[in-house]
Order: sequence, then C-alpha cells, then structure tokens
Amino acid sequence: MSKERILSGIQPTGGSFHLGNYLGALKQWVDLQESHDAFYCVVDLHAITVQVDPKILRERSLTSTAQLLALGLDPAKCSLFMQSHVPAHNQLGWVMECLTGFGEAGRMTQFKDKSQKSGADRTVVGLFTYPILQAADILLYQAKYVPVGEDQRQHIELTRDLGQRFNSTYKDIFTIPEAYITKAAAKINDLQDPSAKMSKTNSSPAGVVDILDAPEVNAKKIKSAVTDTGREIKFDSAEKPGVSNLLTIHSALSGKSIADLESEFAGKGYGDLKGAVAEVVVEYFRPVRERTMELLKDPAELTKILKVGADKANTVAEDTLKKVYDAMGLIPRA
Ligand code: AQP
Repeated sequence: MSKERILSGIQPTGGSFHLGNYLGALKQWVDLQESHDAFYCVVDLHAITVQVDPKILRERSLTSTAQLLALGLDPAKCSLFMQSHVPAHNQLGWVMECLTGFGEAGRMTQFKDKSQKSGADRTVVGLFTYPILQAADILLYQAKYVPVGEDQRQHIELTRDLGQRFNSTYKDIFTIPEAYITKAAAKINDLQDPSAKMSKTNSSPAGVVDILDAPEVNAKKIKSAVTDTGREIKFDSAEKPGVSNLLTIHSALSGKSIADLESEFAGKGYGDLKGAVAEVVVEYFRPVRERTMELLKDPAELTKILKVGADKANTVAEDTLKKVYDAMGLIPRA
C-alpha cells in the first residue's frame, strides 16, 4: 500500500529554530518521515513578507537546511526542498488568491495581530496573502496531513476551505488536508511570559530557547524562567502556566510522562525543576548544534540535497498545477 502524503514548511526567519518550532512541529516531521511520504520545505518566500538583508536570508536558508538535517531529517526518507525552487507554489498561490474572499483573508488572526503591531502603512500585501500561499504550498502536494503547531490551525482550516471550494467549483482535484497537531506540545510558551507562545517575533530574547545557542546561554535562560506563585510542582496550565510549560518541555524531550515528573519533583522546589529542564534541553540539543556546524562547512552538499528534493517536489507540484489549469480552462502552451 502506498504511504500517505504529508507536507509541512518552516520559515528561515531566524538564525536558529526555537524550542517551540521543534516540539510543536519539527519533532513530528522527523518521526513521520518513517511512516509517510513526506515533503518538507524551507519557506523562503514566506520569509520575505518582512524585509530581510539578502546576505542574511541566504545564510538563514542554508542554516535552516543544515538544522533540519541535524535534527534528523534524512533525504533518503523525505523530500527536503526550498519553496522558491518550485515555481508552482506561486502559480497555484495566484489561483488560490482568486478563490479567497477579501474578508475571509482579513479574518486570519496572525495577520490581524502582526498588522496591528506594525500599522497599515508598514504591513505588506504579502503578509495578507501569506496564508493563501501557504494553502497552495499544501494543496499542490495532495497532502493528507500537515504536521504543525497549534498556532497554524486556522491557516489549515483556510487551506481546507479553499481546496473544497476549488473541488466543488471546478473539479475534484485536491486532497483535503488535516492538521496533524500533537496534544503534548502543540504550544510551547515564552519562558518570560508563559501566557504567550514562544515566538521569534513576539518574544523577548530571554523568553525563547534557540536550539543553536550555546549550552550555557540556554541553561541560563531556563534557570531564569518565570514560575508561578506557590511551591508545588504540578501541571495546571491555568493556575501554573510557567511550571506547566517547563514540565511540558521536560516531558517532550526526556520521554517521561508528566505524572512521573510530578512524582519525581514532589517536595522539591522550582529551582530543582528549572535545573533539570536546563540539563535535558542542553544535552538534547548539544549534538544537534555540533552537527549543524559540521554540515554548514559544506554548503555545496546542502544545495545538492535541496536540488534532489526540489526535483521530486517539482514533479508532484507540476502535475497538480497542470490539472488545475486545465480544470479552470487555461489552455496549455503548444
Ligand atoms: N511556540 C510554539 N509552540 C509550538 N509550535 C510552534 N511553532 C511555532 N512556534 C511554536 C510551529 O513551528 C512551525 C514553524 O513555524 P513558522 O514557520 O511559522 O515559524 P515562525 O513563524 O518563524 O515561528 P514563530 O516563532 O511562531 O514566528 P512568529 O513570531 O512569526 O509567529 C509551525 O508549524 C508552527 O506551528
């Protein structure tokens, strides 16, 4: 039986992925490549919705690729590619824009939050249409599942709506995807503000654990995490968001259940928990950091891997796009 298809992407927006990216999405990417026909992309076109120095974008795109490999993606088991290497993303993106209502796009909460912060004049149209390009990213591959964090649920809903709208208006071409969101670590929170998600753009540097940062930097951040009133180490996301966030991180990386951790830390203080989480995080990512640095020494090999991935992605994406154009009445080039 053929394997079910999955697709997901990540922006090369920082010098490093953070713990939220890893636990919310990338950890599942690595697991799912074993059992699924997996397509993963570094969504560099999404990254230019904010202005970025070209040299930095180039560096970040390669660093993202190296990190994904160091975290465990295996090019023999999945197709890893750069979004801009597959032109069909933009082409289907336009088709999807023509199916999306203006009000519908305006209801996307990430757009509302980000545009409110920067103001209308400094918000580019690309940020508004971002979820529509994301819908095209997914639909092109006929993906059944999309492994993402909780913050992406609304975008996946839009993708489903657009796919269904196309299928009922023109022809039944698209597989309607489902968000694949793990319950355990769907949302990792900011260490300094545990009521908000850990995020590249919204968190203060002290609130984010970048997986490529030096071990001592990350240990210090975790040991300075904001905890809650009281003394008990107990999972309760409403009353104890800081402690619950630390327990979630520990559990996701150590594989120990939350209940086991609660027993292990019974009678101990917040300082003990923070120390233990710091150690788990540092030891987990130490080899990832080293391997990333190693891989970055050979950028030619990274671009070769991306080419192989883009070739596989192009074949699937062009096939879908051809069917879409045909169903809509666009005549093929002779
Ligand atoms: N805090 C998080 N908890 C769980 N999952 C998360 N993801 C992001 N933050 C968390 C998931 O990571 C994947 C890649 O996200 P992205 O490409 O949207 O990366 P990003 O936008 O650069 O990540 P940020 O930090 O979340 O950025 P901003 O500040 O722009 O929103 C996705 O699957 C996402 O769900």
